[in-house]
Amino acid sequence: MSNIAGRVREVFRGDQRVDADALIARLDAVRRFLTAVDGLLPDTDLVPAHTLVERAGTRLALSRDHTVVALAGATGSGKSSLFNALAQLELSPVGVRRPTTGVTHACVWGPLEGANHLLDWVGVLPRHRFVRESALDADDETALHGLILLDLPDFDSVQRSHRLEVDRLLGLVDQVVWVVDPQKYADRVIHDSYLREFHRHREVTLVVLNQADRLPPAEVPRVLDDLRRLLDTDGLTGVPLLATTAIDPAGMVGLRNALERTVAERQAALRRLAGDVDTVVAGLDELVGSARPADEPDDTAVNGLNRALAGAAGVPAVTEAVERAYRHRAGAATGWPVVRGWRRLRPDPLRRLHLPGPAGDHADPAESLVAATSVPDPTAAQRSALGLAIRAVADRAAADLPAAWPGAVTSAARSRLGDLPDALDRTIAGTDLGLDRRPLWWRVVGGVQWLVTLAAVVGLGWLVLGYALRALGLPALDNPMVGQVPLPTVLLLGGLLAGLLVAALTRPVVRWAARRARARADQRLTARVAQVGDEYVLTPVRIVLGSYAQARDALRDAARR
Ligand SMILES: Nc1nc2c(ncn2[C@@H]2O[C@H](COP(=O)(O)OP(=O)(O)O)[C@@H](O)[C@H]2O)c(=O)[nH]1
Ligand SMILES: [Mg+2]
Repeated sequence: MSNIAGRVREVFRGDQRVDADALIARLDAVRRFLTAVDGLLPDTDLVPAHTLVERAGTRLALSRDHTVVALAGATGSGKSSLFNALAQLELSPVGVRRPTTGVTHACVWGPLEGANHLLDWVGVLPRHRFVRESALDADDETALHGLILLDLPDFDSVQRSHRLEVDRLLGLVDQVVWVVDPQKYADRVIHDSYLREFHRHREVTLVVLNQADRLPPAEVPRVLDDLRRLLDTDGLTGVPLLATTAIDPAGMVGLRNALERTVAERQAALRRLAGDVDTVVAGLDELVGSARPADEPDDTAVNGLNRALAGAAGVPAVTEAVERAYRHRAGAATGWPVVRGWRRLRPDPLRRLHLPGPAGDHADPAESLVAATSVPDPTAAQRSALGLAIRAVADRAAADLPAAWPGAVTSAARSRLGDLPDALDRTIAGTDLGLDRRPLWWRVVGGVQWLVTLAAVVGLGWLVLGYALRALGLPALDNPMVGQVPLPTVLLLGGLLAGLLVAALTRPVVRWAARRARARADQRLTARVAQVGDEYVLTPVRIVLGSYAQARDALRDAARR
């Protein structure tokens, strides 16, 4: 498992500043990641990233001069009391008549204008918004100008709607002050369900042990130590921890100072979002690996694919027909003229497959447009071999990819499977099989055959004429002699023998040339079929591999603080 996020995960940055532009660049990287994996990875895995992009975009567009701080904690810990004490107003009902704080109250220090949009987005109703500046002692409060303090409902409320409201708000606010009291500070719920979840938001987390006045003064440090130990276990090492007493202004000084610092820095919103990016990146980490996979499908698998495609496309049947067609056509062109006509009666093996017949023999132009050959359909074995070869290409391509990806690669490899048979058939029909031109030597041999046959015919005619004249008692022809044999006999027998001899000598040459024609056709067909495989199988795979590489780069950029 890779650990891009691991590098950023466990470093506590304390008061390190977050640069707004760098944060925006990281958010853009998350957006790029989402674009790259769109449609390839399950949407459920991507919900947090989509939520982040949406929320962060809105938060950054709203007032950055305001800092939204939430008081969160269990029932009776003193959130409302702290809220009122800080605001120095009786705004949020203190829990004498609990449960009372099912709604969130907000107090704004400074002008309400910019804050209102922010509070609309956070979802605090206008009637629950208060302005601290309306109080007369405004000057004391300038250090808190820009603070929007929220008194959240109790997260352990019996009412589910209150708990949901707390969860919703904790996802939006810039900083959280967790309020615990001496009785319940070790409660499992707050640690397991909340504090632990915030370990990537340590920079915007503050914990207060309220109602410190209820402990004997000597006990306070011991309880704080105990709480610190629990926070360490929660992964919240280093977060500020304070003791407060809501009913005594002196017991509020530490918290007030901490809030003043937060407001002055104007960093909480950026830090919170940076923590959100860390969380999202860590969640996405297992979707991309660290090793860069090859951009190209593996050669061995591609060769296997090409073989399977050639089989499914009927290349062996076609090349065999090419060899036979060559022999057929060469025989017709060079054979002994006496039996040539008989050869022509037999159908051309290529025409039978509806592939181009002898030169100039494209009978019906419409036929070649439709381009449906009669090459036999792939057998079940060939189809399954093709399926396996496609799978092998996908498996090899996805071998180094994390678990979420092989499915996407396989789907891509198979995405155009339905179009393959037609594409293969069209390709076979459109491939020049190399039989269009009649070789010169066919014509030479054919011419020789005609000549010797002509000689035999002349000899025969001469002999027949001689016999006829003799039978009719007419004066015989004066036959020239070749040695001891009369010329007509030489012509007839010599012509016949020469014809047979030429035919016999030509046959092995034709066979050899036919095998070469077959090899040539095989090469051409295989190359064309490989092009189809490239377009219909490999290209979709390459696109997914490209998306993976983009997603991986984007996530690395998003992880970079
Ligand atoms: N002694 C003491 N009592 C407190 C303190 N803070 C809150 N209380 C009391 O604790 C009870 C619950 O407080 P409240 O603010 O309603 O808690 P919330 O449920 O977290 O909003 C109330 O009776 C408060 O008066 C404190 O610091 N010291
Ligand atoms: Mg309350």
